[in-house]
Amino acid sequence: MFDPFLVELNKGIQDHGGYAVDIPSGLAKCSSTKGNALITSWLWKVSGFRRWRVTRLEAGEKLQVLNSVAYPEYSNDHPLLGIDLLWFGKTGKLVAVLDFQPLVQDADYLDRHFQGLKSVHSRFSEFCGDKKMHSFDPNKYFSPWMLFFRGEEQQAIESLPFAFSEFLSCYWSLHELSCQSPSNVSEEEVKRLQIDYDIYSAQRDPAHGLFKSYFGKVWTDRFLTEFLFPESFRKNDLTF
Ligand code: BLA
Repeated sequence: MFDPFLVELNKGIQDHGGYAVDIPSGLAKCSSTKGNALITSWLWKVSGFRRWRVTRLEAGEKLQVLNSVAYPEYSNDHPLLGIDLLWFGKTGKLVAVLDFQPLVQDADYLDRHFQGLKSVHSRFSEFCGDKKMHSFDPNKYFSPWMLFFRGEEQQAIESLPFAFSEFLSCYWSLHELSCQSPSNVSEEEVKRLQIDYDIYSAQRDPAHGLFKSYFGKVWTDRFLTEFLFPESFRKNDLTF
C-alpha cells in the first residue's frame, strides 16, 4: 500500500549520501507467529542526522503502516521529521500524519523553521483536518501545520502521493538551509529535548498494543527500547 512512499523516502535518503547501518539483532524483521504480519525496519546514517529510522508493517487487508522519524544532529535545532501512515483495508480507514516535529513551540522557532511546511499545508486542504488526538497533546512535539488526515481513504488517497512528495522535499530544503545557519537552541538543550521526545513518545505511542498482539510482549519490548525510542530507556548522561 505505502511501498511507493517507502521507495521515495529511502531513495531520498540515499541520494543525500545516506547508508544503512545495523539494527540490533532480531529487530530488522519479524513475522507474526500468527503468520499474517511482517514488520521490516531500516536504520540510516545520513549526514547532518544523528539517526533516521524507517519501519514498514504489512498485515494484508487488516493493516499497512509506514512510519519514520529523523533526528537531526544535536548541533542543529531544526525539527524532527515525523511520518505515520496507516491503512486499515477492511474498513477503508486511512490515518496520515506528516509533520516537522518542533522541539519547542515559541514564535521565533516556528518562524525560522516552518515557512515551507506552512506553504505545503495551505495547498492540501484534505490534510488540514480536525486534529482531535486521543493519545498525544497536539501542542507538544507537533506543529500547527502538521498534515493530518483521519477518515475514509477515498477522501485523501489521490492527493497523498503529492502531499508526501512536497512534504519530503520541503524537509530536505529545510535541512540544507538550516545547516548553513547557526541554531538558536543550544546543543545541550537540543539533546535534552530529543531525549524527552523519545521518552514522551514511548509513553504515548498508540502502537504498543498493536505490536504486542502481532509479535508478542518480549519482541515488542525490545523493539521499543532498542529501536523505536532508544533514548527513552538509556541511562542518559546530559553532559558532553
Ligand atoms: C496514531 N499511530 C497512530 C495509531 C496507531 C499508530 C496504531 C492510532 C490510529 C488511530 O488514531 O486510529 C501506529 N505508531 C504506529 C506504528 C508505529 C508508531 C505502527 O510509532 C511504529 C512503527 N506517530 C509517529 C510519528 C508521528 C505520529 C513519527 O510515530 C508524527 C508524524 C503521529 N500517530 C500520530 C498521531 C496519531 C497517530 C498524531 C493520532 C494519535 C492520537 O489520536 O492521539
